[in-house]
Amino acid sequence: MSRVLIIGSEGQIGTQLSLALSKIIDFDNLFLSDICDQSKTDLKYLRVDALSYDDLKKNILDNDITEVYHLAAILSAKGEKDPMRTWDLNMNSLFNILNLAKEKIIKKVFWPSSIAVFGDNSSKNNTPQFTDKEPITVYGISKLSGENWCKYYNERYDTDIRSIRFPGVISYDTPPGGGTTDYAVDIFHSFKSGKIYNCFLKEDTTLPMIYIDDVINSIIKLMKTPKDNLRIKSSYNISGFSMSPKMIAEELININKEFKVEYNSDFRQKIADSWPNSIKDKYAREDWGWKENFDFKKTVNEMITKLNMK
Ligand code: AKB
Repeated sequence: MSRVLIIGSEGQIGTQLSLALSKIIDFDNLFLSDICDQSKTDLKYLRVDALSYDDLKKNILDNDITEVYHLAAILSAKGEKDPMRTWDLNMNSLFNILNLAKEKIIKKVFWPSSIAVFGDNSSKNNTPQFTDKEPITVYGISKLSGENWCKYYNERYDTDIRSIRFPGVISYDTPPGGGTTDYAVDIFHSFKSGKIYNCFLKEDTTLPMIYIDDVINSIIKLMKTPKDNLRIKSSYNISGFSMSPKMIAEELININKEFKVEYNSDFRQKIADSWPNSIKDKYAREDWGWKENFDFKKTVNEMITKLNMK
């Protein structure tokens, strides 16, 4: 029986992952932790400093934790405001987890990577698992380095670290914080509050996206797969669907003709332009049966329902 710790449990992915895992893991075997003081749920909450190896080790040993979902990170746009802090948090918290896995204190790890590992020279459409990668953000650099370190530890120390390169995540509950794809959530909230949405990307910027329920399914599916089936030791490409700001704006304007979107692109445009338009995820499909349930239309409908906007 695994005893599980989620680091970054109060974030966009963490809140939904803790809910989903609480349905399949015994209450006593699930532990949450985040930079904020406490959780919004009744699940057990640990105050752990992911940047302190000793603190992490103590909490993990004291609670017999065997499996860690390490979700804490500074994302692409926010990361550009303080590159050194972003590098420090994203890399050193990962190293702490990797070293605990190397010492066999932790048996299994999930760590999310991102489409931010790709750069201007990566192929744009149906971007494959293996292609040139020169990320232009410190977040992307940290994710690409992290992927390579995961592969190194898996191959050299026989650890079991699993990872997925997530596209932009669309969720209804906890908003994302500091990403380039955040517009795809913000626009729904502006629509709901009857405000004009000022979009920081150009209307035709097409990016890969995924709905939160698919994110959670993908993590659970990958973690359940026998280790020997996993050919990718760094991080798996997965795809949901591709969309642009204009596509969501049109859907929302169809519901309410009064809704207005203005486009004033800022520094995030350059980041978005360096990322793929769409992703090819053949290895995830073949190795662990990945298949998305939500396409663009279904995601928009679900967001409208979940945010009570009908
Ligand atoms: C971001 O925009 O930084 C993230 C990501 C694609 O990893 N949502």
